[in-house]
This record gives sequence, C-alpha cells and structure tokens, in this order.
Amino acid sequence: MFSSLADKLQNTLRQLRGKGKLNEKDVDAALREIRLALLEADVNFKVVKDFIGAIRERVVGQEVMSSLTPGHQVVKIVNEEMTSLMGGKQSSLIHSGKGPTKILIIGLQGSGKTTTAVKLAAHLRRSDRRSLLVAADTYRPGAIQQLQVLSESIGEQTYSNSNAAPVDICREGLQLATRDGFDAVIFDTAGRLHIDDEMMAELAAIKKTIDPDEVLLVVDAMTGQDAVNAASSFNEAIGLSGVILTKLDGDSRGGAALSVRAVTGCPIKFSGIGEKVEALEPFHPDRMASRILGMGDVLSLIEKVEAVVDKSKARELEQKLRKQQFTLDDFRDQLTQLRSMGSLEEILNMIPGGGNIPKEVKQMSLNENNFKRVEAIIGSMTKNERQEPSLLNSSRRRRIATGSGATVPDVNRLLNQFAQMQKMFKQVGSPETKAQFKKLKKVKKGFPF
Ligand SMILES: Nc1nc2c(ncn2[C@@H]2O[C@H](COP(=O)(O)OP(=O)(O)OP(=O)(O)O)[C@@H](O)[C@H]2O)c(=O)[nH]1
Ligand SMILES: [Mg+2]
Repeated sequence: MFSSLADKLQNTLRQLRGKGKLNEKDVDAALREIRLALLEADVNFKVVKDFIGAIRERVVGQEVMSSLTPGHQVVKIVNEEMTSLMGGKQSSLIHSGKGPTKILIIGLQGSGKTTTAVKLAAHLRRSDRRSLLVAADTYRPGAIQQLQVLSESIGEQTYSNSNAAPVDICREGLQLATRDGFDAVIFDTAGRLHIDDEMMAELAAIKKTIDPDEVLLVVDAMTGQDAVNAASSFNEAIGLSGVILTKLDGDSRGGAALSVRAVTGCPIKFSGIGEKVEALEPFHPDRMASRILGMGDVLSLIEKVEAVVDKSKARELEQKLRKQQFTLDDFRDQLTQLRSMGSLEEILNMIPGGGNIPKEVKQMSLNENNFKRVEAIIGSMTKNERQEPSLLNSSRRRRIATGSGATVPDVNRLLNQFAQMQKMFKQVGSPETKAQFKKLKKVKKGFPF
C-alpha cells in the first residue's frame, strides 16, 4: 500500500532519527523531502502546504529541538499530524435506532459501488445484521444480475424491478426491508463516467425519497486527485456522510487517502483492499498513518487473524501442538487460513519494521499457483501418509508427484517446509520460549521507538 510514498517518508525519518541533535537546517531539509514525497503521491497541493506548516510549527517549538531524542519527537509529530489529516478518530457506520439502517451508495462509473455494497452487507453480517440489497442501477445491462450474484454468494437477498424507475425501486425496496424487519437496506445506484446534472438530480430525488442514514461515496483510490475533486462535487450537490476508498490494494500512490478528508471534510469510513467480498476494512486514520510511516499496524493484523481463524479449530490446533501431533492436514489448514488473510507482503507490512524486509522475500508469497500445487500434493497422499510423513519413502514420493502433477523436488520441498514448521512449533512449546514470551509481555506497550 502506497509503497513509494512510504519508502520515501521512512527514509527521511530514519535519517532524522539517526541524528543526535537537530538544527533548523536538518528540519528544513527533512520537511522539504516530506513535501516532495507527498506531492509526488498526488496529495492535494494545499493539503500538503497546511500539513508541512503544522509540523514545522510544532517542531520548531523549544521542547522538541532541545529534547534528548529530537528525531524521534519529529517522527511522533509527523505520525500525529498524518493521523489528524485523515480524520483523527475512526468514523464508524451510523445505525438507525428505528427501522432498517438506510445506506445509499453512490459514485462514478466503475469505482466499485456494487462490490462495496455487497462487502458492506458482508461486514454487517459479521455482527449478525442482515441487509437487503436494492438494485437501483437500471442503466447498465447486467448491473442487476451482478448485484444478485454477489449478494447470493454471501447469502443475502436483493430487491429489483427492471420495469420501474430508480426512485421507485428504492422506495419499494425500503418498504420491503421495513416490512420484513431487515437490519439494513443498502441501495446500489448507477454510475456515470462524469458528474452530470441528470445523475445528480436522480440521486437527489432518491435521497429525498428514502432519507438515508448514510450517503456513502465510493471513490477509486487509484484516480488520486480526480477522486478528491469528484468527492467535492458530490458532497456539494448531494451531501455525503462518508467516503469509502476502493482499490487500496492496487498501486495507488496515496493522494486520495491523504487528501479526501481534508478537502471535503467527509470522513473515510472504510477501505476496499481487494476484489473479494471480505476485502473491506474499517478505516482507522491512526493505523493507516502508522502503516505509511513503517510503524506497523499490529491491531489490524490481530483483527484480521481473528476474522479468519475459526476459534474451535484454533483450540484444537493448540491441543495438537501441545501433544506434538501437528500433521500435514493441519499444515494445509494453516495455509488456507493464512491465504484468506491476504498476501504475505500485506501481512508483513503490518508488523513494525516489516517494511524493511526485502521485497523478494515478501513477494515469495503464497500465490495461487503455489498454493494449488501444495493442495494437490497433500491431496495425493493417503490418510496414513498425512498423519505420518515418515512413511514417505522415495517410491511413495514419486507416486505422489505423478498423482499431483508436481515433481519429486516439489514434494521434497513441501515436506521440508512442513518439517521446519513442526520444529518451530516444538520450540514455541518449550520452556525457554515460554520464559521469553513472559519477558516480552512485561515490555511496556507504546511506540516501537
Ligand atoms: N482490486 C480491487 N478491485 C476492486 C475493489 N473494489 C471493486 N473492485 C473491482 O472494480 C471493478 C468495478 O467494480 P463494481 O463494483 O462493478 O463498480 P461499480 O461502481 O458498481 O461500477 P458501475 O456500476 O459500472 O458504475 C470490479 O472488477 C471490481 O471487482 C477493490 O477494493 N480492490
Ligand atoms: Mg455497479
């Protein structure tokens, strides 16, 4: 995420931290670098100016320059200012106290509205809230079906009526959601290539008819300042309660994420980080700033793990580890869970200092092909072999390779990895490691510097 911006900022700040004392020249040079990095990331010009101004004002204050660790103080200030630039606190979804929560999804063509509508339903579902998805895009052929198919994939219902006008569809959808006691009703509207009066009039009419709790603008983070300009126009014409940034998993430079809140005053509520329906995260300004500045985002990582790890399975695994019965079946389960958390690179970047791990190592991730090969190899073993890999002599290995379309070295590599993992788990269970963990727990929480 925002790798070029993150690299540049982290470099500049690393240099500052390395200095014992700071003079004004050092600070000026660092601020110049930060300014350039932000402009290159397509952050709005005025936003950059104000941001740098705010940092300078706080840094030249006496306490910082004369402190024992001025470099670290500057990093802390940059982190705080970046957090407040993106809105300070997390802004969560508004829930209606009466009747279904009404969420109107709007945005330009292809920004990710339909996908995001379903992602939101999946998000609400995780806290046991059921949504009705209303298909109000009657313009693009296939739009209604797209919403239906996606909603069905997560087991949620849709409402559509291809003979009615969008405003009427929304009214009918709301009536149905109210009658049937849905917790939320999510309206997926049509996009246009550019902002035009006709679309704005239609959206304004829908808004008036359904009186939504949330009007969420979906913007494609890859489009940088264009996204921010679109957000301003939508906010002026319709009035927004929040923004959802999509495609943060792509190589967006960061401009939209860092400027949209400051320019429009609307909070970023969620970010889309992939095409799958689970790939939506609540947006936390502080965690995002820490991620950009290379301080990791351990909290999001923990939440991710909790979201994908099946609690009862985890307990079962713990038991097995204790009894040292970790098998190839468990190995495959672990890989599946790890894979559903995203790419290895993404995960490592959430660990403090993870940004410093060489790119080649990070990209050695479990890509689709590797994973399929591992699955095929383990799938070609008999149950006994999976429980007891020591049975796997060379003729059995050859049989497995042929059966799974892999090579014998592939099978050997996999068994090696498994053996290493088993060894690692044995260490984790050892008394020495437990003692080390205890010590770690005592270390004060806080900034990693
Ligand atoms: N990588 C990635 N792709 C996304 C994300 N969100 C949406 N997409 C993809 O973007 C494309 C467009 O998404 P849609 O949800 O159809 O966009 P839309 O705004 O409803 O499009 P229209 O209805 O045609 O205006 C699809 O291929 C989605 O899979 C995201 O967060 N990351
Ligand atoms: Mg759509």
